[in-house]
Amino acid sequence: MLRYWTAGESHGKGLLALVDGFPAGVELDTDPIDAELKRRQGGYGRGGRQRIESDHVDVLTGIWHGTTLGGPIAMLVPNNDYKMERMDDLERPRPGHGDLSGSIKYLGSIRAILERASARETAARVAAGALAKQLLAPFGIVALGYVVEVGPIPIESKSGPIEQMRKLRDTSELYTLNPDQDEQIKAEIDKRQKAGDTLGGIVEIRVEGVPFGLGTHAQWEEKLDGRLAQAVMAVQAIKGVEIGMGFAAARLPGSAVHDPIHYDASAVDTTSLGFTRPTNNAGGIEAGMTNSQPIVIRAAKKPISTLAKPLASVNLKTKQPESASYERSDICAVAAASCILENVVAFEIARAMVDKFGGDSLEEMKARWKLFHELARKK
Ligand code: EPS
Repeated sequence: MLRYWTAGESHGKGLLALVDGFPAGVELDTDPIDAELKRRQGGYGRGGRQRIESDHVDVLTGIWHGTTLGGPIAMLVPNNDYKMERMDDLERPRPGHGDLSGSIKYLGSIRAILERASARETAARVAAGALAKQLLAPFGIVALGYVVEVGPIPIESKSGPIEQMRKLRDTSELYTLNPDQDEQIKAEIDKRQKAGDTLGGIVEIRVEGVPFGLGTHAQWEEKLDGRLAQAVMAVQAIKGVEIGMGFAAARLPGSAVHDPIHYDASAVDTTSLGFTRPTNNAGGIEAGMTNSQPIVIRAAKKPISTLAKPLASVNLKTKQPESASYERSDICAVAAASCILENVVAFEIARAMVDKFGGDSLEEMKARWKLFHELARKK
């Protein structure tokens, strides 16, 4: 089974990703991992921390001569801003953060909670996801995350082939598919910053090149939509997840929701096996399994909880009403969220690939991928 854990604190020595069950025989390139870490640090509206850090990965275990061994892969993202031992505690919990619940749950300090709850931990998740993409690439599976709404502003996303969409996104300071709206969004973020406030937004992730049959209908915890929802929802500040048409499907009759099935013999050699769908309202997943259409997921990110103009709180020592504490933070991190979600989704797809096609070596996976498609075409 392919899985990963993370360890580390925001102002500790660094963040660790421990990836277990990664197949042998994948030539590992750290440049694309570092590029994703850099992208995670970007996006208009980030705070001062990103000027201190220049995130990169140090692969500690699991490779030999640049190739994965099949053993656990430990990756370290060091923190330049290591100062945890010298940092004071907070006394006034910030609404929206884990400060109050965590310090009560662990009978401890707010600092002990915020150091681990901080979204800086997502650097380790991005490292794991960017590694997983190197397992997806040989199969032609690609993931792309982009911002579709920032606060009250919807983006008029441009569409096209996925690599063209990626190029467009990479020219936008907000990681959207319409860089022409950057100035409008930046003005909105500036406005909120001046008011001591923050902004959230909505992110979409698209995965193309997936075969039939990742995930399963047979057991609840292995359904791919469930696993994706957990991976996405478990990212800091995410409050909602939709797959395909999502919530909108509940308001329409079945005839306007479900994607008709057609057959085109000329496409039999593709991963669709010739089955075409004029629409993709299911977002590529039916009954917990991929149907070879692109996977489409949307996630709602709440605004950053640390406010320069703090909300009402209570001093935990005196129990008297006081404004919440303020710590350096971001104004808007929706662009970063699109990068994080692209990578956590890629990891879940890689995990489902290992489940279906076997995880000992890339070579075996490729052989089983080929065999599966041959058998499915004959059926
Ligand atoms: C973050 C690093 C953090 C915050 C941010 C995310 O660094 P610092 O606390 O030193 O400023 O900027 O964390 C949050 C917004 C949060 O709510 O936890 C990062 O690297 O992504």
